Amino acid sequence: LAAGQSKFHESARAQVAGAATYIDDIPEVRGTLHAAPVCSPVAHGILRKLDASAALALPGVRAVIDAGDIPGDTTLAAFAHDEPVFALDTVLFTGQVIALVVADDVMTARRAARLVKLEIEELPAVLNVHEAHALESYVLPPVQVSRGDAKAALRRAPHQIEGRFEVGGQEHFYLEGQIAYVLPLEQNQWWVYTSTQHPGEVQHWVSHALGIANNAVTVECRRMGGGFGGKETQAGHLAVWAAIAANQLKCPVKLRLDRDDDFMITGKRHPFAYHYRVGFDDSGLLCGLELEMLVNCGFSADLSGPVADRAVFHADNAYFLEDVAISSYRCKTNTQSHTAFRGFGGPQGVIVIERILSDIARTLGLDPLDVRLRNLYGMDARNVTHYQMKVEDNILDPLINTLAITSGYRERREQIAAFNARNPVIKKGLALTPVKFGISFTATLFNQAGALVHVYTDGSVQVNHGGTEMGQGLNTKVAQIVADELGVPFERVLATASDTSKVPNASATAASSGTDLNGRAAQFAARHVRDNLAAFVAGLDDCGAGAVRFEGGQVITDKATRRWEDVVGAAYANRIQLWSDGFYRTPKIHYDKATLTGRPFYYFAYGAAVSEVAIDTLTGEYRVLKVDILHDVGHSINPAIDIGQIEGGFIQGMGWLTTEQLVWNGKGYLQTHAPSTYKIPATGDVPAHFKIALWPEANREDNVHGSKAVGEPPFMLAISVYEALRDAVAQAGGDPLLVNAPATAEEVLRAVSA
Ligand code: MTE
Ligand code: LUZ
Ligand code: MOS
Repeated sequence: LAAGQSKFHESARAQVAGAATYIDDIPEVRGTLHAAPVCSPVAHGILRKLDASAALALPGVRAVIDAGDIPGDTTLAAFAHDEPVFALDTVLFTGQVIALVVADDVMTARRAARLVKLEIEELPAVLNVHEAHALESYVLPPVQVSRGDAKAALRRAPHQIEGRFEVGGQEHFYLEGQIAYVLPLEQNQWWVYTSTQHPGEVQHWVSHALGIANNAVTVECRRMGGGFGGKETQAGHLAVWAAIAANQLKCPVKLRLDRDDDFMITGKRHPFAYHYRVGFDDSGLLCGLELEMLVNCGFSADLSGPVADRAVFHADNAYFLEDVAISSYRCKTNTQSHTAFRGFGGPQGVIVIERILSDIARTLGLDPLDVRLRNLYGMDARNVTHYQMKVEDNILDPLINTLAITSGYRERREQIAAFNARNPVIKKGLALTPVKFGISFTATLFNQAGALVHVYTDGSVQVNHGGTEMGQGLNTKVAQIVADELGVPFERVLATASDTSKVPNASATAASSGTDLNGRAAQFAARHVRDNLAAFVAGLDDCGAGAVRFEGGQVITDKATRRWEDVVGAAYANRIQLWSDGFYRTPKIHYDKATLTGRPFYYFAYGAAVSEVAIDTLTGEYRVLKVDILHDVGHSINPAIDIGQIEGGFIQGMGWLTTEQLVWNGKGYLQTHAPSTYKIPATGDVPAHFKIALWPEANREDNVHGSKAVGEPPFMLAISVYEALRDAVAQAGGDPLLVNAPATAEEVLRAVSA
């Protein structure tokens, strides 16, 4: 079988050779023009005048496009309908796109964009969540979720901690920046090439802005050079802008953001601020938690509703919260509109409880691991979440205990204490943190998918599904699944570009559910074709269709063994349908959007990580020395790809919590808008000891090949790095409560010196 094997990523060779096509590699059609954005230089203001004369005077400039050129709705067809396509009379953040300059070449367009003169009357700007909360400036109404009586439980609790801290946002830093290339077809029909996780939504947004029907717009995406959530909605803006320009000029238009513009314009991970009161007993058992989350959503709602919901759903992480009250405020600020980013609010929920449990352990003089184990969800009792979902598939107790043994956690605790006693300057820290991540879109309707499987007369197979390839290996896994269903070698199956004219209304490839949804839809499509062929062969051999087996490139009955290719050829000659569709919807899920109660998730993915760090107490600088991970992907469809996802997710999470710092100045201008000042992890930051093992059990829910989703859950394992740094700060005699995230060297030094 192909599933279960570490097949190479279907594009690996082409990517290494530079032969894999990204949007900017597509040969340009004659007459293609290039666009560049004109952005607001202020965070909030009234747009009095736009003077494009100097820009238009530049040779090669064709037009300046703004809101007046939109044939359809000037508001984007986003969830909340609260975002103008181009700024209208007010500007709402520094970087907001007001207009586009279109020119013969991209450098001319970019130069001309800087010549557009804007007259803006500045207004006071709301730049942080505290101001926004005080003003009740929200993009969506607050949400409260509670169980039991947190206040009473806190009163009864033998111990209490009250705390506040902040967690920063994160730039997606996909290698391929945001881009769209829009081509006019005949009769007001359009072809859109875009680097997007959600071609269906781009199609809807473009048609809405152009005032035409969905069926006149086709959107194609072969692959992205990374998305990480940053191309779930944000790619749509570019496509809409380019489409408006293309429509106005009746020319193909390409819009590729330069890296600095990409930073300035597009939304990031939501920064959060927290205030909590937690009660606990002498054993570290939680009794009562009141938690307030202030979510920095930026200037519009975008996906902030479901992101903030997921943070609420993950504030328990792996632990039973008996009496709990959580309030979530979706704050509106004059900054970029923050959006999906790997984990989708989950990390911002998980980090709070992990931080709290470490602080409880330190208060009581216990090992944080013991406090974690003490509070885990139980198997039969203490197994219902604060949103009333039963945790039926919990494997954390054995998983954590296994990792603690294989990583030598307890012995290393002692070794580190001895090391720290000997060394006055360098101090080490250690932490084990688990993750329990809910799989399914929190927007329940997105949990559906479609696929097409085509078998050609030579026996080769194409599979097309509504998902998108962003490097995560979705197409590889789907091809493996289809190959097995048809009993043909993996090499016979080709996954093709996502295309809205093949599978309509597809959901975003997100929520880690790409393979669960599209893999199953493709499996069903392949099964339909196989059933057609089985019935045909059963007719030839006079047996039941159920007795026909498809394996090893052969079709086998008790009477005969035929080559797959021969069966396909004969079936075609006998007018048997050789292609089919498949559709899948996730079962069992439902919940009440108002109270956030029910079963939002089909199942949970689990994992745990042990991280060891060393800090220099004189400079605050540090290194991550050792990381051991035990992660649950069910029965892996492709272990190499899954381990790659775990490695990548972990390191990306480590970047979020260590060096990736977004700095907006007092006027709301993002100062860290390039790699010169915004530091993602580099190869040298990968720990020298980085060991990943997979938990051997299958998914207990009926999921494709017994697998589990893998894309996002490992991101949260990097919280072990953050907790290890705080442990080191504590061991250095500093104050770990002062360490906000990202725990930059400056932040560590401040806490150590306190
Ligand atoms: N891996 C790579 N290489 N590139 C990406 O952009 N995105 C992540 C994750 N892994 C991403 C990635 C995010 S945010 C999600 S939701 C999942 O992949 C989406 O793909 P899947 O559902 O097929 O796992
Ligand atoms: N819910 C979720 C969503 O859990 N993950 C997502 O990526 C998402 N996107 C849109 C709406 N709900
Ligand atoms: Mo991933 S944040 O769900 O695109």
